[in-house]
Amino acid sequence: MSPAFDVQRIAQASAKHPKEASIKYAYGTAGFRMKADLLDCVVFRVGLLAALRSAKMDGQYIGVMITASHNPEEDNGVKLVDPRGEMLQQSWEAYATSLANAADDAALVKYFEDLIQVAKVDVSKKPKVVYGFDTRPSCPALVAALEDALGACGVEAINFGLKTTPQLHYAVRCLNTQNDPMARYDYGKLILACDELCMLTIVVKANIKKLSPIHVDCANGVGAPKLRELAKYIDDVLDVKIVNDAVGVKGKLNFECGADYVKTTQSLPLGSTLQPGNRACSYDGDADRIVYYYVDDESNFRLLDGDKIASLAAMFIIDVVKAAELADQIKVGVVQTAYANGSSTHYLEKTLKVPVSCVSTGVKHLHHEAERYDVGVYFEANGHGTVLFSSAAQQAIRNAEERTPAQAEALAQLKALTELINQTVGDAMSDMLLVEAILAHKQWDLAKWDAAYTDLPNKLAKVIVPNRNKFKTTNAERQLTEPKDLQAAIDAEVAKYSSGRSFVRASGTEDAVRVYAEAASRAECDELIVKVVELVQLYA
Ligand code: G16
Repeated sequence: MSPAFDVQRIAQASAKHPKEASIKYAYGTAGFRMKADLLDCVVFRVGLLAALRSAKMDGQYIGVMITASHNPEEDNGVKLVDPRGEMLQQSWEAYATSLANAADDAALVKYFEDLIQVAKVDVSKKPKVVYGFDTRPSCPALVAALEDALGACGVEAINFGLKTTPQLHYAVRCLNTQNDPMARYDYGKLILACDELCMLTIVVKANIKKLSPIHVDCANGVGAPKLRELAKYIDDVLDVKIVNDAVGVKGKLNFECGADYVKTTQSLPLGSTLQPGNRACSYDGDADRIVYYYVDDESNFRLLDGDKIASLAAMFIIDVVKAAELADQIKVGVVQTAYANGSSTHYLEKTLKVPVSCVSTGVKHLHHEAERYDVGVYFEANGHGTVLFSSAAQQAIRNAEERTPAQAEALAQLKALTELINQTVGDAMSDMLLVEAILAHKQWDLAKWDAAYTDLPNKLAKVIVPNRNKFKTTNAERQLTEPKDLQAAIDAEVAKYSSGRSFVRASGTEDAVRVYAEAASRAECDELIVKVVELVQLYA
């Protein structure tokens, strides 16, 4: 065993965070997530893994975020962030699961020591960790468990405090690139948001007419205080009206509000008094997702989800790339999941003529696929996503000669976009600024944006089953391989509906199975989802 880690100290610290014998933990779609009172030992053990991961990555900063994002208030969660601000490398997710399930302190220390060998961790490197947390009442105790682990491992740690998840991702990247003269990341930037102001102004052009205020439902979560800070810096280009900012009021977080609620129920959040003509969006509990919506002249609720944001961003970027005369060098692609509305995929492929890939749910899958494009736009329908500019694309933008004023303006806009967008992960605040910049530039209201294509009627359902792990999928989660024969039964049902599509998958963040359905009419969609839910219950 290396002198760098004192296993006795680790075992002693671990004794204060015993494992719940009956629970089997799993690193899911976005880390460990469950009822907060089951997470003490998991967070402690994630702290140990963060130390190892940092040593493995040459002593670069690793991020730890304590949040359960869209989940109810009584849940919490923890996930690791890799040095470039990305989700933890997938091979380490298995290590996280094994470490979390070690039966007792002795087994834990044994696994810790084995992992040093298996993962070839250079224990001479001083580990560094930065951590943040959201507004959940369970956070302080879990932070203490994490600090116990970091202390026992001799980690150089930064408590980044109350932050949105994307702020933590961004901070990890900034901390690891601050000595790199080529890196544009600035640790202070996201906190003060001054640069976002400048960039937003460049993207929309200073002389453009301000849009009407944007009503932002912050899900009574960390987005509220953070957006309030940002709003001060952008008030000459954008008026922000915050709704649902009851942070710390028991039972309020994500309750009948927030991006997940609005997307799932396709209705206004609690507390919203939207009138026709008003513009609104919702963040989720940790501000990494955003969906837009409005009420039309007939008082119908109209949702502009992640698919609509991806389409708007792709359309705008393609136009600006053309105007910058870089269309030969910069190809735009879009990444979606099975939840993407069929109409959005059709619009992207047939109208915008961009390549579209479909991958499994989870930002980690979308992010990696988006890296294959010069500009990769990725969004889940639930509003989680961002845009990535490859190094080659950024270089092409930097090196392009400015031959005409129109081309110079387009290049300035492209540069500004690369600064405005949080390229580490989906970020509700940064995504909102991107959408607002595009809409202001085009002087579009939400109805004009919405008119690009019409969503097929669609519905999401959550089914509680005895064991969600029975549900196994293939083909980017579009088909079930288990339970046996269920997929054939779903296919037979779907075939009865025009433009029908439905799929079933186990959630990686909640103890439930998710069902999605879409069809040509609302009545058909509603009928189809009921049928598929019945099938799921039958085979569960
Ligand atoms: C997390 C992930 C998202 C995923 C969502 C739902 O979001 O980061 O990529 O779409 O969970 O996942 P599942 O359907 O597996 O429960 P968040 O906002 O909760 O962190």
